Amino acid sequence: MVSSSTFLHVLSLAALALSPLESQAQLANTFKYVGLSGVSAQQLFLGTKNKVYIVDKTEKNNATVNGHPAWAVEYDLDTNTFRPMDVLSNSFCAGGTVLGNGTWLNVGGNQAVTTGGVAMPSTQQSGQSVYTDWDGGKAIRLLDPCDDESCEWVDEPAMYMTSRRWYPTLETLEDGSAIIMGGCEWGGYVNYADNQNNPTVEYFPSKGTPFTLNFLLKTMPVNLFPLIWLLPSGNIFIQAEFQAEIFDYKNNIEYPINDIPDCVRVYPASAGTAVFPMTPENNWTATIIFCGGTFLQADQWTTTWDIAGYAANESCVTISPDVDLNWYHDDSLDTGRSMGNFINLPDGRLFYVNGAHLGTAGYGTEDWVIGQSYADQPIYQSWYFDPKKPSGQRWSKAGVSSIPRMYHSTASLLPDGTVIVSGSNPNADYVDQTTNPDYKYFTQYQVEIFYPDYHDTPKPNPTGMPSKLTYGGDPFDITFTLSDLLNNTLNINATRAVIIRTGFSTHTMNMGQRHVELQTSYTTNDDGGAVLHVAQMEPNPAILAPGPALFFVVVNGIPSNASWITIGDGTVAQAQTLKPRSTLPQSSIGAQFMAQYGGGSYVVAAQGQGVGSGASVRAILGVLVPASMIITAFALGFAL
Ligand SMILES: [Cu+2]
Repeated sequence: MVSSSTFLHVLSLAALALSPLESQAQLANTFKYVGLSGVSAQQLFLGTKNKVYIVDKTEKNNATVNGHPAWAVEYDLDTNTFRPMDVLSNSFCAGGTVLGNGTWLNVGGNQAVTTGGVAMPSTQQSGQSVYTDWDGGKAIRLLDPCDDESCEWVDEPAMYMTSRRWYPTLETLEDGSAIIMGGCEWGGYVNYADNQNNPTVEYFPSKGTPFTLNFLLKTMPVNLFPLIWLLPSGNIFIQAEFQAEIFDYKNNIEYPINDIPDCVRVYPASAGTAVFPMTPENNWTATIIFCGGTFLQADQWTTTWDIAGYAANESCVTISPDVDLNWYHDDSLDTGRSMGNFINLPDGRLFYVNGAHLGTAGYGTEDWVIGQSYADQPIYQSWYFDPKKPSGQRWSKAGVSSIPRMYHSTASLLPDGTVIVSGSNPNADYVDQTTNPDYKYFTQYQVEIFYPDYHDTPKPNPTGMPSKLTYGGDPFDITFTLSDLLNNTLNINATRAVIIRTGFSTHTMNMGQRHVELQTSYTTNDDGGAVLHVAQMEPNPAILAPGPALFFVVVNGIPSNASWITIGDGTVAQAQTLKPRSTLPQSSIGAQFMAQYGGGSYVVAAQGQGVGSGASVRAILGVLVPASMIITAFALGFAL
């Protein structure tokens, strides 16, 4: 039992915690230019808490390395400076992902090229170009990110694939290996059937000879960068052209499903795609959203007409392939958009940024191009999409950028909950205002940070943030002070434990991006703080494959800074250790806090296990508390 003097003491602590809040610049909902990338950010990923890795195609970039133009850099988030990195081969439109041990893969590309993106002769594919690049068609490039500027890409022809892949997609699997899917041999706007489709799948590390996927034969010509996601069932969902299927990759069985409605979503139509947060409330079900794209039939993907004047589509659709094979319409975009990019935010919303209203991905020399761009009318307005809002209310405006970000743009969530946005280069080689003053769309090096609307609120900074998570096993505790709980102890009931894998961003996709919420319960402390008890990952690596990720706590919609975590055993191509599902202590709210809501001295407990944190107080109030207290709780703004 807590005395009233203790309760007053708690109140005075609350008053103290309210006063010296950290003041931050008012940046919410704005984009801020922070630095230059040195090479154009065609591919981008967060490699450590402070380092973003950028990979471009071979071109005449400003940054140089070892006496030639660079096409990769490490970008430091503290200093906003870049370190050029040497990549041997042409990484043009490569795919990528991260393995279970934290090594990043960058796979595929184009032949060696010279000025203007022109391919070198087949006999001069090993450094003879002025750019010194090698043929990257079969390349597998490896990087172990670092904070001490010692790491370099390993681009070693002896490790290459046996077939050429330009525009392949990668996804990390349950054992920490990667599946590498599709692509073509020699490039082009779409995939052409003249013996250059690569309709095969292989793995890294290799599991043998690549095998043909029927889906990649029947989705020609619009199947480059196929859209793929590992599902919690352990199957892979694949979408390209208008078609879709479930691929049981362990038994190599393909199950076609209904066509996607309204338009083509895959590159170069380039819808924005993402998986909604996978949470205890939805039993970690993967629901995938596709927004925007281009309505063209298979025979219309030619470059003989004015693609750059053709409006993109505004439709959004979702599917939850493990539980329902139907497609559903979701709230549409305000206007048609190609090349919009979805970023999972820690608070459960999606951020939608970049792209254009007219045209598609790609560039060329046709008489209708804008400079060289196949797109026009860049869209500067970014949006939030909240899957929890009622239908019709899910979109709301975010910030407005001043920089056109169209073909070859990228974006990624950062550990402080902001979003890095860079790239855009619808050109065969580097183009700037000096060299091409009549162009509309130049090679962009500007790096921007977008500050979501939660940014200006002081962040929770609890103790006990993890650095490692296992599949099942003992839960762990995170301790919040009253000020971490935004000066309301009962915000512990609106506190979520969130993992985000930020993914490999390229061509409007963030390959491997996921938002997974862990199960939690809590105990309030007499001092006004509280302890969040957090379950380990569900013992199912198909919900989130092993490897590095960000871990946030989100208090009533305000994210902490992330801790850097490793999920699983830190191994590749090995079954992960699975432990029994975490058993959480029951939630309990101390008597003094309950007293605030009804005058009585209740000691209550939630039915912790099997109930997500958002449902806990509802369970408490519904089961143990008089109805009058529920009404009071509503009035006080409980998250019920
Ligand atoms: Cu590309």
